[in-house]
Amino acid sequence: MSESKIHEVPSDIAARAHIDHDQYQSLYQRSVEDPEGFWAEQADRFVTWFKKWDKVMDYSYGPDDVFIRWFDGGKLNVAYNCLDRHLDTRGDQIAIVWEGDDPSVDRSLTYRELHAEVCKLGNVLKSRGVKKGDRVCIYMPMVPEAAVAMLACARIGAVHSVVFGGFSPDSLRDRILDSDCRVLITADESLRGGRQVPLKKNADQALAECPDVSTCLVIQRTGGEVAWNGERDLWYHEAMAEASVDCEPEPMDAEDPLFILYTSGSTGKPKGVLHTTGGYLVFAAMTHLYTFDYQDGEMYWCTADVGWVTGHTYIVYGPLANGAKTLMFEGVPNYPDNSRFWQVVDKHQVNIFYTAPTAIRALMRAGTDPVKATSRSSLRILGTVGEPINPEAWEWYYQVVGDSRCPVVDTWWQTETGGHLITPLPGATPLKPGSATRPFFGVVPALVDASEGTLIDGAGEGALVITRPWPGQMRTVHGDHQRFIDTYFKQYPGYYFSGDGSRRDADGYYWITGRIDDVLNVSGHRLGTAEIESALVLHEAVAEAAVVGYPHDIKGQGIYAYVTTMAGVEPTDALKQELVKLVRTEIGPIATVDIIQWAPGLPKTRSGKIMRRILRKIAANEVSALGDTSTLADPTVVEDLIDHRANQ
Ligand code: 6R9
Repeated sequence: MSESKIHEVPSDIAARAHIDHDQYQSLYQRSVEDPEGFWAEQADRFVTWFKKWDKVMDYSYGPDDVFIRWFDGGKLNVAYNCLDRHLDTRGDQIAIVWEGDDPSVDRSLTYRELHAEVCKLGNVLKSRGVKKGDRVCIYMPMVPEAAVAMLACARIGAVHSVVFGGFSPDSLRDRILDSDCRVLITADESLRGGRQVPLKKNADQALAECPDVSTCLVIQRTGGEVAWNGERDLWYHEAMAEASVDCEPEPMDAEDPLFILYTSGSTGKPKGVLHTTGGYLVFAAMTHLYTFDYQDGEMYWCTADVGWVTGHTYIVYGPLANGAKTLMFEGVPNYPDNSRFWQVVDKHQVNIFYTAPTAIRALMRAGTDPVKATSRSSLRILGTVGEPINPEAWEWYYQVVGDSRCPVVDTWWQTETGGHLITPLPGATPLKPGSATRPFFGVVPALVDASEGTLIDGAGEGALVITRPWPGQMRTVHGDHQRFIDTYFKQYPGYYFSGDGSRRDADGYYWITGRIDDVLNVSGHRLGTAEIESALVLHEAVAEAAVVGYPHDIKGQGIYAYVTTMAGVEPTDALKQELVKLVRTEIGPIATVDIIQWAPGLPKTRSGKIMRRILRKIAANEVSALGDTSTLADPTVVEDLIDHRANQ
């Protein structure tokens, strides 16, 4: 709302910022009036090209074909841009600071050291038959080798598919098979909050059903026991010890794939979001520099996991392309205690700190003491990502963590967008707590009235679409271009549909309201309701299941499952526990069902469609405002669910 509190840009921040208020205005205008000229300049500034492009941009947003091409004809290498080109000027400067799960364990790598590791791993991969265009799966803890693995792929032109280390063996298997990876890079175990996760064991289970994976490269992280398949498995440290440090970067076309990253949608299995080389790198580097106002020599820390897009763009590619110092954290916010984030900030003198609202809310619960026990005087900029941040959490972050000194950049974007689309710039944008504020350069968002399909002018609320491409936009769903078209370009023809709803106030500020499709956002992690339902119905006692989200104090959304059992099956607490366990095993611990309500029947339309709108209301305990129920086939079903709702 425009009448909400405004935090003006602090004058010290504005004075030295890359972009101040006037520059934002004029540059934004230029970026939408002359996109080709604007993006050519940015591509020149942020990336070193082996060969310049022939055409800046070419695209169609449908209705028939959808294609998006940036910097066509250009040649470059991402690892060269993140490493080699910095060696003369900052070879001995730190590239990655690694903070282990255990506070006494840390390590850092200079650009020169990182370069050498990446070259060696590039050669190891080549020696195992990996060629340009081949897919490599990375299932790793948060250790520098995860970044080394990504960059080694980029160096030799292989396409990486990073799978979050918290995913189950089945999820890993599905992702390996979908993108036909032939090599897997993993570790013996990962370590988080003092607990081991058996990555190699999970990998073994997954690989039992992936006969085409011929190499499993294993990093020794904990030294824990692992099973060994002599034909397939290879210790990372042994292979690296013999590898040469000479590995020429492969010249890639701007539109050659860089990576695939799986993300949940409203239907079916997770889809492989495909990003390409040139446009993605330009956008990653530029957004990292401007959104965080990164200044040379600063220490930058993004707390995400490299298994998510935030880790790809804002731990690895953006910061390293800019020659920044990027901190990688293996642990969790509350181990050994709730002060850990701020202890790490002091220990490594972090200037820019980027985390998720769910972490802020959890720490807020622990009170101000763990924060105030630390100095945090190095902090200059704070950021959030992953879900809408409620104004209370925003203010706590701003006042308690940042001592009312540091601008908070609330960055709205998605796996599909590659980088920030709507975000404040610290030196340019007055802040309104809870608003992601204004579009980044070259980004033209719009709101569509969901029922009319027409664009909304001025202030209003609707479906958030983007009306033209930006360089970091995904290019396709790996192996299923039609799904790409159907998911993002069918609902509102001519536009990219984000799946989110948003409000726009009279100042043109965007207030993201959350997903308006069947995607849940649990602690900043995306989960499709369809995925969870498919897992539930695998159980022989389950006839039908419908999953919705409900407001959760810390996670943002919790998972609420309505389950109909098979005739004659008695619904018991033991069965509930089995079902919770089943979903965790099928998908991973991030998919922990919070509430199960037994449903003798589900509310359906006469044509048999489940009316999720009603289920969401019951789960949120908003039963006095169910809306139109006239299309229900059997209204008594709803009354029964209300009487037995589990979240009162
Ligand atoms: C980067 C990332 C994308 C979904 C997105 C939206 C939600 C992300 C947000 C936000 C409100 C923000 N989201 N950032 N909502 N304000 N600043 O999170 O990618 O995992 O693909 O999730 O997350 O709902 O559509 P991804």
